[in-house]
Amino acid sequence: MKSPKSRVALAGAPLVALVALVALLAPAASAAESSGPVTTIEIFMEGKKMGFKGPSTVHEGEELKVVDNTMPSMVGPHTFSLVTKASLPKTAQQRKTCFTPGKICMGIAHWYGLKGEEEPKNPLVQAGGEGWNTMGTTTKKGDSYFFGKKGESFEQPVTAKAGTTLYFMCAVHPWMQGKITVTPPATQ
Ligand SMILES: [Cu+2]
Repeated sequence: MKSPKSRVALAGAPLVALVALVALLAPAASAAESSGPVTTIEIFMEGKKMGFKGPSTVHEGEELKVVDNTMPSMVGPHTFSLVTKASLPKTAQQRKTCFTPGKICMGIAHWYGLKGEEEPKNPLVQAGGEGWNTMGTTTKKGDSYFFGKKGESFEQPVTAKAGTTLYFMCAVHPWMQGKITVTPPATQ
């Protein structure tokens, strides 16, 4: 689509129709990005089981996409929030009290500037510069995206250095947790 001829070709009806068709078939795909490989983490629901599903590694510099395939009307919204390993709720008690002062779920709400269980105006918290690179704590912002709409997806590059393991969780459902290890940049 970025060939020198594209400006001229855009005047042609068939290409316009094709672009329209592609847009129709892939509403979640971003036209500006996704030129390279994309690693995808899915927020899934199977029966009563809900969680994150994705590969265990991603290349440094690669696009990491998170897509919500659950029904917000049934299970509520989700967040994909990078948190330090130590911040992950580990016990049933920790998960139960996650949305209380000093705990990580409320901490993530604070990253958004929220006081309680409200929906953020801006779904993205961008800590530590562009891309997925910063795991937060109850007192320090990490990267996070809030999924409030059905079928919503978000992607940005992994800017954490190779060798890092990124831990993540959902602030709404604290048992939803996962990790992905960053490997050296893919060679062309
Ligand atoms: Cu969730």
